[in-house]
Amino acid sequence: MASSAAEVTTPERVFEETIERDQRIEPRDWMPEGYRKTLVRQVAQHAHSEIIGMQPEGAWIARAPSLRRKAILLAKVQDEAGHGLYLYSAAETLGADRADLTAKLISGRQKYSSIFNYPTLNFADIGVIGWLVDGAAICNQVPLCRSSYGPYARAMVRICKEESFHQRQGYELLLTMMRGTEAQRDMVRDAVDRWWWPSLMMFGPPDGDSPNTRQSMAWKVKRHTNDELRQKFVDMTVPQADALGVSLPDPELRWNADRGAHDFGEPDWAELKRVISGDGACNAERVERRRTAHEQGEWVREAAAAHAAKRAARQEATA
Ligand code: BYC
Repeated sequence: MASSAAEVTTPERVFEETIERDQRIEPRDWMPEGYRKTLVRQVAQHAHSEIIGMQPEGAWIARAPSLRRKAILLAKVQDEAGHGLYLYSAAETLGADRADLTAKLISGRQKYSSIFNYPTLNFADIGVIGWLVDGAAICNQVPLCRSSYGPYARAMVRICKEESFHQRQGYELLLTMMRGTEAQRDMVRDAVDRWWWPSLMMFGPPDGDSPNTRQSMAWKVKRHTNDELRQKFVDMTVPQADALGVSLPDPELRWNADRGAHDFGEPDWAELKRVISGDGACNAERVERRRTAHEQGEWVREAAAAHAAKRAARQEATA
C-alpha cells in the first residue's frame, strides 16, 4: 500500500528536510543519536582546544616586551577563555555535562587540537600563532558559522569576529619585528619554520584518512573537507608571507596555474598521529597544567554553587 505524505512526516524526515533546506537543527528538535554524538565530540574538542590553547600564549604574558603588547596578549587569552565557555554551553544544549567533559579532557579521553602541543620558544611565536594558528582557525571556523546545529553555528559567528582581531594582532607584531633588527627577523623566520607544518596539520588528516568527514559533510556539521580547507589556508597565506618578507619552509610550494591554486608538500602525518595520541612535545605538560588549575578551582566552584543555592532559597522565600 502506498503511504500518504502525512504518514512519512516522521521525526527522521523532518530532520533530513531541515538539513536539506539548509535550516538549523535546534536543541529541542529530534536528531539522530549519531548526529548528537558527532556534535558533542567536535564541539567539546573545539572547547578544549580554546582552553588548552590559552597555555602556550599565557606563558608569555609576564614576558611581553611592552605594556601595549602585554595588554593585547592578555585580551587575546581572555577571549580564548570566553570562546571555550560559549562552546561548552553549546555542548550542554546537546545534553553533555561540562564537568564530565572536563573530566574527559584531563583523563585523556577527549582530544584537543594538536597545535597546542608545540612549545612557544620566543616572542615571535606569539605573532606566528596569531598569523598562522588563528589564520588556520579562521579558515576552518568561518564555514562552521553555517554548521547545521544552531547553537554551534551561532557561537562560531561571535568567535570568528574575535579571531580576526587575533590574526591581525599577530600579523602586525610580525610586521613590526620584520622592520626591526636582524636578530628580530631571525626570530620571526625561526618561528615560521617551526609553526608552518603544525598549522597545516590543524585541518586534520588527509581526506582519505579522515573517518568522520563523509558523515559530517552529509549532516552539514562540516561544510568543507579537511583537504579543501588546508588548500584554502595555503592559498590565503602565501601572499601574506610575501608581504611580510618571509619564506615558508616547503621546497615544493609553488603556484599551479592550471589548478589556480598552490601545490605544496605533504605534512608529516606520522607526526600528527603521534601528537594526537599524546606523544607531542608538550602534551603531558598541557594536560597536567589543566588538571592542576581544575583542582585549584574547586573552592571557586563550590562557593559559586553555594551562592546560587542561597539566592534561589531567598527568592523562593520572598516569592
Ligand atoms: N588535532 O575524521 P577526522 C583556536 C582527530 S582553537 C587533534 O578528520 P573531524 C585557538 C579528530 O577529532 C580552534 N585531533 O575528524 C585557541 C578525530 O578524532 P576522534 C580549534 C585531531 O572531526 C587558542 C580523528 O582525529 N579548532 O583556534 O571530521 C589560541 C580523525 O579526524 C586533529 C577546532 O577545534 C588535530 N589537528 O575533523 C589560538 C575546529 N585533526 O574523536 C587559537 C573544530 C583530527 O574521531 N573541529 N583530529 O577519535 C573541526 O573542524 C574538526 O573536528 C577537525 C577534524 C577538522 C579538527
